[in-house]
Amino acid sequence: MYKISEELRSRTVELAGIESRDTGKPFSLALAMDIPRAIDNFSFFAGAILHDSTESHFSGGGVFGSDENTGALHYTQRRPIGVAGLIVPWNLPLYLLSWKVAPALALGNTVVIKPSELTPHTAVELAKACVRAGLPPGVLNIVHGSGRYAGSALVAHEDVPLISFTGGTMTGKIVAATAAPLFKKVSLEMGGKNATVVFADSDLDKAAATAVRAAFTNQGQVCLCGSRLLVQDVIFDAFMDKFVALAKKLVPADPYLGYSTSAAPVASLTASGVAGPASHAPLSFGALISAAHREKVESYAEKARAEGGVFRLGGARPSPDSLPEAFRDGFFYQPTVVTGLSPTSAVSVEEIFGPFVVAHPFSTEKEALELANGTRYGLAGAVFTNDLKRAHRFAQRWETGMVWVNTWLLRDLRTPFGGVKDSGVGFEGGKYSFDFWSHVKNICVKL
Ligand code: TXE
Repeated sequence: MYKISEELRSRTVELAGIESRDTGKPFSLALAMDIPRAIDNFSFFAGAILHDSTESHFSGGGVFGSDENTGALHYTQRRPIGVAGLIVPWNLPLYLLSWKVAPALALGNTVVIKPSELTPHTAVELAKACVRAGLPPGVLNIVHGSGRYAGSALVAHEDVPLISFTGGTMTGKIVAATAAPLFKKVSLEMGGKNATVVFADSDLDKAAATAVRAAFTNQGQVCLCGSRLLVQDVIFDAFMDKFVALAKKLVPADPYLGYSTSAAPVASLTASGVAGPASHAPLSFGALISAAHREKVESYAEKARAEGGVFRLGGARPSPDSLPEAFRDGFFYQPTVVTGLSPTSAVSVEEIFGPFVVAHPFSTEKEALELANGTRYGLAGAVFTNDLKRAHRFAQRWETGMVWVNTWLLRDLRTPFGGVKDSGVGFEGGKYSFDFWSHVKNICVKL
């Protein structure tokens, strides 16, 4: 696995270019985030598995431990589960694929991967890296194809006892329904409608810069993106001015900008497993994944207009003249910020998964919490405040898998990743990945 990680590292720039071409995301983002994280996923789990330990228990006869001759030693082992089925989406293709493959292999499983039909390229490059690193044939397998055929066949296959899925909540429901009667072990990482909550006592400039990054990284196509902005009423107007001014700087452009085989090599983000896009990384703006996805985003803009939403920014495709000629048919959409909608409107609570932010004012902490918890989703959220007691209190009461305080997308690979409610079933990361990608066996030896 260290060799696989090194194979990927040696092709960082090329892989970032491939990911950019396949997804429409900025090359600079793939270079700063997607590929370094894929490299780290392999090196992290290669190291982490060496530090795993399992339990042993001694049970005595009679009074606990009193009679050595009637005691028993129990020891618990981790066992591989077998063939793992991995289904991955298009937004972070190699990043999310490696997040599943690395722990699956570390725990001794073999894998069958179904990449997104929209972004298959870096999965092929990963397979090449595995061959070069000497992974035995048959350990890592890729089946390309649509979700409807290749994906559902994998989920329904009786020789695949484990499914790890990342994708939309509707697809997750189908995966869960197919896997349940086959008693498969399942991890579902699905959608989100994450809130960024800004209290008046926070550092507004820093909060605005991070909130923009949270809203628009990868054109808003990250399950962790903060697409609902909840801002305390006394600073609402001032904060929105700052937020919109920063978001205005995100201009859709050639995603491949800056590509060069001599682009600065990216240092590993982590030796210790701490990873995440650097907060100072410049945000550039690419295209959406597909025509169909852009139409979905546009349909929400229509709904927002019909409900009287005020477009503070965007709400349309960029004019073709603003794009280089070769990109005029690209699936670009402007960063969009809407205010004036009810917090219960479909646009405010449904996942759009694009560069589309809805902002609402709140007056009290209680109201902010009700709004933050007011969707079917519960993946992540970020709260900005300089009141430490409030930060802890708010984080405790938030129905979500992950909370960031005064930051966003700061990840440590040792920590659990996952969601509650409609956002997910199961947690992965560090020892949580060990638990998911293995089953335990207890062996009892009568002494
Ligand atoms: O994802 P799908 P789509 C959300 C986002 C987006 C919506 C739909 O809101 O607009 O989901 O996106 C495979 N059995 N997210 O339709 O279909 C599919 O081939 C087995 C959030 O593009 O869920 C792909 O490999 N597999 C998200 C993977 O599932 C099936 C990332 C995801 O695709 C299948 C992406 C089936 N019946 C979208 N149908 C996140 N959580 O990050 C499809 N697939």
